[in-house]
Amino acid sequence: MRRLLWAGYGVLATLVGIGLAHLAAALTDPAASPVLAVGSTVIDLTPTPVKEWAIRTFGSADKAILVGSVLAGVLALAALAGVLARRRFVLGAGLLVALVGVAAVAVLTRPAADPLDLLPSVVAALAAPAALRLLARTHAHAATSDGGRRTVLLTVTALAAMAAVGGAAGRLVSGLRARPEDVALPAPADPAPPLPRGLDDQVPGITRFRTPNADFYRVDTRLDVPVISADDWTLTVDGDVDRKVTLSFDDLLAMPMVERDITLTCVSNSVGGPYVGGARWLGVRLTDVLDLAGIGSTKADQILSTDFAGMTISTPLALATDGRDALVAVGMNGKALPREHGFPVRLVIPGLYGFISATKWLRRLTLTTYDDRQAYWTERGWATDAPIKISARIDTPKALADLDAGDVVVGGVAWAQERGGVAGVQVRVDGGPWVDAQLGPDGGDDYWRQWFHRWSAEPGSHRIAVRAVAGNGEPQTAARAEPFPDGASGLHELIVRVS
Ligand SMILES: Nc1nc2c(c(=O)[nH]1)N[C@H]1C(S)=C(S)[C@@H](COP(=O)(O)O)O[C@H]1N2
Ligand SMILES: [Mo]
Repeated sequence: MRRLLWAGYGVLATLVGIGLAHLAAALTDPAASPVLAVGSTVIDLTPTPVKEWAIRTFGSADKAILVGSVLAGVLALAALAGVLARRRFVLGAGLLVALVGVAAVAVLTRPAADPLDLLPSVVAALAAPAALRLLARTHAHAATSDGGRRTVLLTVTALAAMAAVGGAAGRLVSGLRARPEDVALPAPADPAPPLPRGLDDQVPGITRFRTPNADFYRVDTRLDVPVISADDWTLTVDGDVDRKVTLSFDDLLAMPMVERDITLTCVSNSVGGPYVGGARWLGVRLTDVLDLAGIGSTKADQILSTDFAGMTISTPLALATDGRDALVAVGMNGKALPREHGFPVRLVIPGLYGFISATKWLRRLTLTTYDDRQAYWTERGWATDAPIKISARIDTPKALADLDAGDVVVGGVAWAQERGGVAGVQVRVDGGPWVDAQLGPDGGDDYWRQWFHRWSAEPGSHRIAVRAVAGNGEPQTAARAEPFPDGASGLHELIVRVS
């Protein structure tokens, strides 16, 4: 019982340290929060197969689970620190400081770390032992005085409030700093044609033709939502260029804006998976930005893009500049980019999986070679050349659905970016003949296409499969491949029960 109480003191003292460190991080650099730094370091050190397994198993909850496990581990050690402090205070306090020390190392080894990032760790290293000291004193005092219990309770409440306020205030402060809502986007000099009405209202259960920003899939290595102010944002183009240039956000907005409908796809998406979305993007042509720096005589074969925290993504230079609509994007579906999707500026390059093209929170474009510099995923064995594979997905009915016999509408989306778009979709039931599905309206070659097929379902268990063919005549392959290293392939198939 006693021991449990002291374990609780250890945990509370640690939460005070974490809360105040979080606040200090929000005021200086939100990415420097020790908890996030430890979590990010764990992500980076996790072997690719384990990461793939986590994405497959937990989906977008993978990060919450990771942060949760890191936190659980830290709190277990914090409880131990409390128990140790009961007999020898220095031992408990020492363990707390050692814990912060590990976090500080994680903070300092992040790619874009600077010494100021240590401040939150210093705050935690002072606050946690101080809180533990206070609890130990109050506890000792309680044993020898009348109102002792009440003093302990008051101290515990005050410290808990401090931890909570620290954490919450941190979030509030960063939320006020850089707001996408405050950005006024210029009109496009080269607008996209109006997006036709999709099949959203005609085919219940089909994926919407345009993905609303709030529903757009999110895949990145970050544990937090970066808060970056457009006011002090800059983009530097350097490396093997004629002259290094640096643009401000206003410089970028002053350049001619292009608007395009583009479907993004994640290489980690399994066949039939959710990591794909279609949006209308607004931005400056990537080639216009590169031309400011001059790449006429470059020997580079890679554009190495770097985000605000030093994370890198590589794109084959030849593909990015082959005439496709590669954008340095500032807008998504008529609004400034949401923070989750790269505010204030990201890359969007059609036809290449996001991990080699879609750098969010962009800060630097470096012209270099694959021999000289390796990006984050290149170091982890992923392909450097990864065009998006032709793919079709069944959205409705759902796998293992129980359906009534009679007319069933099978429907979904298909994509074949930079291959002439989707020219056809076919559906097959129970290994029978492939039957043409009806296509929804055309949103352009780099955009996905909705499709549907009316099926008269008879009682029993049935297997439905779908495949697409691209506008350039290329068929979707049935050969199965896992996402690693250059994207999943195979046909989406599911089984339904009809009665
Ligand atoms: N800075 C940064 N940009 C990133 C990533 C990342 O981890 N960090 N992930 C990439 C991956 S793997 C994909 S699929 C796309 C996803 O973009 P979205 O989250 O806006 O859908 O962003 C890309 N851009
Ligand atoms: Mo991705």
